[in-house]
Amino acid sequence: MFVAIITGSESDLKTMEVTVNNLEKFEIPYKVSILSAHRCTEEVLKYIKELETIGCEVIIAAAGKAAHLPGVIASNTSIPVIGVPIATSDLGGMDSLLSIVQMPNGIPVATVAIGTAGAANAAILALKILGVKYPIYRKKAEEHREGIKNDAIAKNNIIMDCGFRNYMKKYC
Ligand code: RP5
Repeated sequence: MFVAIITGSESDLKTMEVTVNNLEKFEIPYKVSILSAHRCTEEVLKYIKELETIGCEVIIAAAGKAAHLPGVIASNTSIPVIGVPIATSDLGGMDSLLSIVQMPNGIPVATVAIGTAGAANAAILALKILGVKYPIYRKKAEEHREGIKNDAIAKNNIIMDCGFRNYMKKYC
């Protein structure tokens, strides 16, 4: 079992490093490839078919600008596809977001936020999808949520205790 990360370009890899970091933290096996829907369409389609036979259970597809890669992948497989809109210099990633999220009825792409927040969340969403089948990943997803909650509560306790100015000096 593994998660496939597919990026449209080498230039997307930096954003996707946080996805890889999270997958490694959750101990989810992964493979990364660079395959562009418009530069090498046939290779994309060939790889998707291969993924169906070698144990891939979630695909995370990242692309920027007219970002058709996640939709093209989703239209060629029943493996769930998470789309990560890459931030862009011209339109800030709104181009990528709308290209990925606005799939017509019938071919869904689970779209996350633009940029690194979305890239991080893509791994957490993959964790939750895998958690439906694998108790170990369900447990890790629960621990992850618990950790976020405890972190938020701890920060509130500290600021309540030491006050705004001291908190800013020490933590911000
Ligand atoms: C998309 O075009 C890629 O996903 C990338 O985000 C964007 C720009 O690609 P490069 O020109 O940097 O290769 O296909």
